[in-house]
Amino acid sequence: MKKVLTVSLLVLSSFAVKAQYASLLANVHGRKLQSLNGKWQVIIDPFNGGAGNGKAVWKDQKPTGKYDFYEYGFVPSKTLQVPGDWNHQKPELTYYEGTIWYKKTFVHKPQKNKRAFLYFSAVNYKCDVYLNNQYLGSHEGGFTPFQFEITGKLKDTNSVIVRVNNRRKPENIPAMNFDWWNYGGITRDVSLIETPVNYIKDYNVQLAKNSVDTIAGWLAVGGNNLSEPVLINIPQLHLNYHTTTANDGKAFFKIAAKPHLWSPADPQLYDVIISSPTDTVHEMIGFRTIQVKGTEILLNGKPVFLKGVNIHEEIPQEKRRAYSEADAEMLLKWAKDLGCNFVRLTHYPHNEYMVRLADKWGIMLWEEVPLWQNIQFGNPEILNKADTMLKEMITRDKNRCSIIMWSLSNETSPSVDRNKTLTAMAGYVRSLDSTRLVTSAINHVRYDKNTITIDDSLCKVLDVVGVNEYLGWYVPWPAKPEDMVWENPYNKPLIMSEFGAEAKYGQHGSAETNGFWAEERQAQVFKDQISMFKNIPFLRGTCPWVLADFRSETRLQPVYQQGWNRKGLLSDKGQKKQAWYVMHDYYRHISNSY
Ligand code: GCB
Repeated sequence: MKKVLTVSLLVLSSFAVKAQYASLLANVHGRKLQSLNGKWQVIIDPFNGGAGNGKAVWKDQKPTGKYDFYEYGFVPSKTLQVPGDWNHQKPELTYYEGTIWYKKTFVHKPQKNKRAFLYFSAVNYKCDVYLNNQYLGSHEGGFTPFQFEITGKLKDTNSVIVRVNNRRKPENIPAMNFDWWNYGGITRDVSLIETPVNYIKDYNVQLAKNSVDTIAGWLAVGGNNLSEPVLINIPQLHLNYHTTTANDGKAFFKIAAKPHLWSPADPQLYDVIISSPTDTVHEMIGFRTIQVKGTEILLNGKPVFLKGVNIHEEIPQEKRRAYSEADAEMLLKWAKDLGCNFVRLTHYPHNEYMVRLADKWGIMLWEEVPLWQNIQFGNPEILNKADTMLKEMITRDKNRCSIIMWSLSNETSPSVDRNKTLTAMAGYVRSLDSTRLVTSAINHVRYDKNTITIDDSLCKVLDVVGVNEYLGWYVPWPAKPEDMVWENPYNKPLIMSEFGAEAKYGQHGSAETNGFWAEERQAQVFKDQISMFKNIPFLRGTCPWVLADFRSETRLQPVYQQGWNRKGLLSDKGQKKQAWYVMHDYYRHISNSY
């Protein structure tokens, strides 16, 4: 009997922990927020010993009795900046994979009649969170937000302790090998958010699927009164829509409205105001439709060609993860200068500043979860983890009109387990958001002389097929680029989601040979690719790999790479390589439709 009770208590408590972060507040930027960014005290714990052998770092104990001592301690002189990866902050952490304990003390006057939430925009990769020495919960996944409700747990002075671990594991997403730096730490903003007791929890406001005259969606309130009168107000559209949430706190709506449609040429956003009797949230939202018809992609009903580029969330000049609005401005300005109307956010959800700025600047986005090669698809836990990542990504970004497609994965090898997992994920994405397109970057194609056939049954469950191909770099050209023929058995739009070659900025040499990292060779590969693209009738977008050189522990060439993947159109200092001008020219001369 005792055993049964223990088991059910365990089940209950792990459910409770999960439930605390499973639902997220929409639009944290539009809430009353106290930033917990800044210096956090740290303990570097390479062997993860701080939780065992009576150490319990999270208790943060100080000796009192004659025989007390603790073999750890936070001190004001040992700190790391949050947000920010730890790798770039101290030379000894450049390659670090292990545990670091973080501690932040903050003053907060707890308010009566308020709720409080501790919101982490991202921590890479796994973490356990403690508030005032009490365990709040854990989170896995380095690129999506999570929160804990801490109402009633705050004092005048508080301490948050977080154990962060970024060690690679075969069962992680991504798994053991990936071609970008494994930046660890509290990499994005940390916020304390206060809401009224009865509050607006989440909402989804966008055009109904394929409609230009109906705004549809739902909103959810939380708190003690779940059935509440609520108002959706868009002043510029003279729209005031009253409704009441049901006993589960949710209201669904369909409202006749004719907003001016958002597009890269005219990225109109509207101030949308959601209110309940006790809470009000503002958010700038744009309205557009996105659909697929045969091999066409239609934005607001019109065919569009996606002039894209791949971006990693990294500021190469400073060898660090990007995390701020200024960082987003720099990266997206580069994409704009290249002539892009589209960006593939590789290979994981980027910080929220990127997607909000893309809304404002009129850049369409592909957003992806980090299922990158070598995922343990046979492990039943993988689908749960992937679904949690999808849910957190879509919950955060579902009101961003810039996002036109969700991507499930990058370069996964076909197998029964892979197909089952990704098919289930595609179904899950559509159940969360039926208005956007679903894609994946595949690399399974069949070569037969000058013919390339897209050959991955995963395409059946996608709306748009992304293909990564490295003709001219990893794969020799089987025929002249202009003679290549592509076959698409799936009759769906194709985006060339990756293609490219390496060059070190300033390195010159033959345009015909790969081995010298010459700018001329990289430029030639892009010219050849463009010759091939001209003959692919169902090509609806291109994303060169990659905007800028990025750091990767796996790039060992001692002269040209030195820990960098050199496929950037820009160098690690932001200098334009010859290939930049090739892509720039291509984008200047092709039309925005096709
Ligand atoms: C790929 C991967 C990308 C790599 C790139 C490369 O196919 O999707 O993450 O960085 O190739 O440079 O090899």
